[in-house]
Amino acid sequence: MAILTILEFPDSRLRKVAEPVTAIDDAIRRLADDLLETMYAAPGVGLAATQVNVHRRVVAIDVSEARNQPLVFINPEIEVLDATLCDYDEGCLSVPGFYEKVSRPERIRVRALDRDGQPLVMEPQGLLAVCLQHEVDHLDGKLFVDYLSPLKRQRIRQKLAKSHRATA
Ligand code: QAP
Ligand code: CO
Repeated sequence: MAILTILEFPDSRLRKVAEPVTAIDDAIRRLADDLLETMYAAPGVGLAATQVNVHRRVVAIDVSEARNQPLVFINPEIEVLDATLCDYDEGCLSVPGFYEKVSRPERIRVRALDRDGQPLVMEPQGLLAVCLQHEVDHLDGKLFVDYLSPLKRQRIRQKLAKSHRATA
């Protein structure tokens, strides 16, 4: 397993749309394990392959308190069950140091394959529902800052660009 480098906003590679996984082989299982290890090390609750510059539809999540419930979603598809929105203060390992309120559907169903290639269907709520939508957005080249006002997004972009210059 390996800890991978996480791309940071406004890196243009975060805008690439990830390709579906066609076969769950050793390379995909290794990617899933590396995503989990990188997420736990960060530490974070979710990480999408896009964030480590691998443009395949794979997501790792663990929203458990004890950090012992790793979830892997391959080719996840989200269906909105109810248009009612819910606000959550979101952050992102690719936007370090910033948390902002984002509104998303509260009730969703996700269909995916798990790490073993078995079909999985869940109707998550709360943080897991928020996190899944956030991570599937990454696979489509979308970031939580895209839901903010242009002014807020620009401020975050400038502050991160400045910190990237300082550590370059
Ligand atoms: C997505 O994000 C998420 O700014 C996962 O300095 C987050 O794990 C979905 C993190 C919140 C829903 C709610 C962020 C770590 C971790 C930071 C993360 C930071 C260090 C973010
Ligand atoms: Co994120």
